[in-house]
Amino acid sequence: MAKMNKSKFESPQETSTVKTDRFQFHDYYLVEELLEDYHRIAREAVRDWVKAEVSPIIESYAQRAKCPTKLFKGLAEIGAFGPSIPGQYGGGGMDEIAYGIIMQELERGDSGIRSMASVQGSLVMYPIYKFGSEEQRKLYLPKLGSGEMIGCFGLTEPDHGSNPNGMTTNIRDDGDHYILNGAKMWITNAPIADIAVVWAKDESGKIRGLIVEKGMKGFSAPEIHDKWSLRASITGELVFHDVKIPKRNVLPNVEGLKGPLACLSKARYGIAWGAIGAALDCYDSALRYSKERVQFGKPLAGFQLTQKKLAEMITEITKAQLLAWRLGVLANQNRATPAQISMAKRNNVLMALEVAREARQIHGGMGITSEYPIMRHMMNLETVLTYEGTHDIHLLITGMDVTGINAFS
Ligand code: TGC
Ligand code: FAD
Repeated sequence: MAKMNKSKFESPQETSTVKTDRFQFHDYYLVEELLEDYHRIAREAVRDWVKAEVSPIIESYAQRAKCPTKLFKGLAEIGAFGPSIPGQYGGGGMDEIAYGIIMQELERGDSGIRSMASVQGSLVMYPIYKFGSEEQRKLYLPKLGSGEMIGCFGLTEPDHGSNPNGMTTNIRDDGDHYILNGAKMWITNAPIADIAVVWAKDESGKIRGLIVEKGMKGFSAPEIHDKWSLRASITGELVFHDVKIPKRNVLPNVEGLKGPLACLSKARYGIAWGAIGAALDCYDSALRYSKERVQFGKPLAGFQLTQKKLAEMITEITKAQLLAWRLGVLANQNRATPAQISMAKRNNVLMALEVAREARQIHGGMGITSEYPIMRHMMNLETVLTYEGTHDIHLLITGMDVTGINAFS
């Protein structure tokens, strides 16, 4: 296996302690009563961790467009990598609702932090666990689960985003190994990853999953710079020039687009829960600000137009909480369909973006500063609306599900 590069973790002195996190949870319909005690314990533990480790530094990292890589270890310790993957395979051994709650608390901190966990758990550990050989599981999953090794997931290409089936990245059989050529684009964690789960077509046009290791000859992962969104998350390309991939690095138990799409179902489920966290943070900040900020002799919260905004925000958040909870119950019963997951991802992400926009208005000019989390969440959510399937692609998935007619092509 290629040697791991420890220098991807930044030194501790690069952090700065700035913010006090005054967040309070909002649960208007008492959805928490529908959960088990261990769900509430998981929520408290992750919330405490976010308050202690993420909130004090996240604005500074986002402003500097730096990824707080030191958080990978802490994320592992709180069980954020593969919460619903069995413990003996490096996961948390919890249920799907616990997984959702953890993603929500992380995204309350920052979508980029939730992204770190989504990619590592649902897009790297999950395919190795679900489609890998026992040898691959033993080799990679413990290190991924403990945060010692970082992974990334390569599906999107420069010319194939919404339509991954058109991918041109390819493998050619060359005896005891394959030769990999092509490129992947917009890959979260690519520049710091030790391994990449890459999807490529074989000579017969079937999509296969491969584990590509950092240091393999002909493989590079340049960073994509100048993003205005997900600034605390690192994004890059994956470039393959005649990379020799040993056959033991091919995921043996899946062929076709259903391999990567099954991983996406897992990650989209996490986002459906996660986006509510960003919305809650924006709502909570707007509620507090509107009570404290006085104009025309009374708090902003006393004006009907502000109350309309706040009332609509908490109504939409509550609907999203119920949608996520029901999806979680179905997922625990193995009955959540990909189309149901699409509906929840699409609804909850747009809801969060709209809540962020309204919250920004309530904060007035202060809403554009890093004094408050609003603008960071809002910019992040523009990416969340697009990745893991765009807003319109999820609409078309629902459209296809209810009509039985494919409108993609
Ligand atoms: P289609 O013919 O519909 O399906 C091909 C095969 O896949 C099966 N399938 C699924 N299986 C599991 N889960 C799902 N969600 C599935 N959806 C479909 C399907 O049954 C079929 O199986 P089989 O046995 O018949 O072969 O495929 P299509 O080519 O028509 O595409 C459909 C479409 C457009 C919905 C799909 O391509 C799509 O979802 N496109 C969006 C692409 C996307 O979401 N990319 C995300 C890239 S990864 C990312 O963004 C990570 S961000 C990470 C972070 O959090 O930082
Ligand atoms: P396109 O597919 O070109 O779509 C452009 C627009 O056209 C969209 O509005 C779309 O909805 C619309 N459109 C496309 N097809 C249709 C249609 N049939 N009907 C109607 N409208 C249509 N990918 C990975 O594989 N791994 C990652 O880790 C990853 N991380 C990411 C991180 C970031 C910060 C970003 C921005 C993206 C990431 N992605 C990743 C890629 C992401 O999944 C894609 O950006 C997304 O799937 C959309 O693809 P695209 O950008 O090529 O847009």
